[in-house]
Amino acid sequence: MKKRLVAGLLVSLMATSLVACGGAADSNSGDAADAGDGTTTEASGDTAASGDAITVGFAQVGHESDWRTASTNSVQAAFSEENGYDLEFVDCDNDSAKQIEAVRQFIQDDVDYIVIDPIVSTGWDTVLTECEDAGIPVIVIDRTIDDSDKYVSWVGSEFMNEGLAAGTWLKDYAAAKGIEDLNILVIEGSNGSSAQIGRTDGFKKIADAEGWKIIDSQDGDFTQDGGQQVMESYCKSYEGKFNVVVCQNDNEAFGAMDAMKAAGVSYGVDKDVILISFDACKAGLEYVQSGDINADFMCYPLQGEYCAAIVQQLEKGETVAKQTFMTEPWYVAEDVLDSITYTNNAGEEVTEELVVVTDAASQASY
Ligand code: GYE
Repeated sequence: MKKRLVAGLLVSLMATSLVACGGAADSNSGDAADAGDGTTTEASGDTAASGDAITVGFAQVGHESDWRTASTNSVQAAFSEENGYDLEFVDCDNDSAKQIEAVRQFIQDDVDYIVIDPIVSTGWDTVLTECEDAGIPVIVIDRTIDDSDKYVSWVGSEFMNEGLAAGTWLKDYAAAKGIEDLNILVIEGSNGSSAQIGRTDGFKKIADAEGWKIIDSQDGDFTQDGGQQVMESYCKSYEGKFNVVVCQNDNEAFGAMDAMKAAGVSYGVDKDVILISFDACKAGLEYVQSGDINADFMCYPLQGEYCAAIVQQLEKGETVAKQTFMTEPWYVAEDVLDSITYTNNAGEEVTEELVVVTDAASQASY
């Protein structure tokens, strides 16, 4: 059994180790895990030595959520001019074809490194082979690429564990509150993204084991509008038939709350509907504090610093971790359960404390 550190603590540890190690990320600090499959890549040029800016192309998913804005800001801050970088940033507007095109443009521009947050998890091998042939190291952040391993390193979250944790929390919370029948509606994130796949599969695993009814599960595209539209249609189709809504990010939850309010459905602590969300951005935690969202499972977006540390390691010809996982606390509105225990995707039994939100402004990481 292992206890996780809260993200804030891990980040300060990381910051300390970044200073202590002169810019190289220590992927073994805190709870970050190294798959052990380290890769050494030669520096792609003499950029650092010559003092020239290091050129980085970043193909970002889009601008669909508060999480995404925080991610973009974090990468832009890490790869700033002051830090010695020249960043080509492309907002791919949730369009996979546009994202592949952006990567091809980075190859044309002969950047030193390419950073990709993959909109979907498949369809990558051809373009990653092109990056490899051009000798440009690729770093993947946030979402995973599942049909190719032609990248140097990945930094992100274990989405399956987020779904497993949400399901386990619901099981323990319903038991503690004496709620027997769970009739669940899910608003999924953008279909085909590893965030949607992991959160869906993790939650479903617990739902199947418990024999819960998932009445419906539709794509809300990780947006507030999407969440609202799906919830409006759920309220019409399943009036009076559901008591749990799982939104796969906070922005969808904001839209779902508007739709439920309009339909006269109450949600949150001791209301008609238990509302579960993911991300734990500041606005999300404010709703946890006010009791409108019952539980919010954090996904940590400030990955720019980790990514830049990997580039610095590669510049020095050092071995980098193939995988670095973020550490993320789970937030709740009430002091009903202290912790949850579940078997994670790596088959380990994990106990995690639950953090009651009493001051969203200071508890939020972004
Ligand atoms: O949860 C959502 C965003 O890929 C983890 O994408 C990310 C997800 C995040 O749009 O808000």
